[in-house]
Amino acid sequence: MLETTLVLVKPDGVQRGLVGEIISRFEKIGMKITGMKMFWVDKDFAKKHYSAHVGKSFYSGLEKNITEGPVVAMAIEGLHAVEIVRKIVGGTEPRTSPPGTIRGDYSHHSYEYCNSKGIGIKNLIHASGNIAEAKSEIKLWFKKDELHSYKTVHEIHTM
Ligand code: IDP
Ligand code: MG
Repeated sequence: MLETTLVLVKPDGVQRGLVGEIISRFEKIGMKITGMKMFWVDKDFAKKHYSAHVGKSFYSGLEKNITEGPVVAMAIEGLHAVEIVRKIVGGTEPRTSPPGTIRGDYSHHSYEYCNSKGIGIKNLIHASGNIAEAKSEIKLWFKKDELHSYKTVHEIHTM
């Protein structure tokens, strides 16, 4: 039940100055940041991270988006972290993501528009889609010594 999931503030989120806003969503719900770094993804690394999408019609647009500036990568720990983080992030398409979700509040791209232009959807943030994906993505993005084990103030006060 205690899970660690990968969150990326993608280049469009960094460029729009939404890093602090996005991090605070996860802090406010009580999730613990156990790893964090800024990293500029190149084409080879993009293919590793998005291996499931290589060859799809939108892949070139997706690769262009994820390599156009640095990302902020985070390992986020919490009970049911994978599912809860995805709930806060919203659906892939910002247009249909409800208000209150990160994608619904701060972006408006649609599949229809992006696919007609052959571009990737700019939806600000990546979050692992399931537990297996979270495990492999954390391994891909973080070395062991970049992940930190510590107690939050709440954990310290209740022990
Ligand atoms: P997710 O980020 O919600 O998990 P995925 O299906 O894993 O969505 O796709 C990865 C990323 O690729 C999306 O966040 C989005 O930026 C982009 N993407 C996905 N499907 C499309 C599409 O049909 N057109 C354009 N871009 C897409
Ligand atoms: Mg995905």
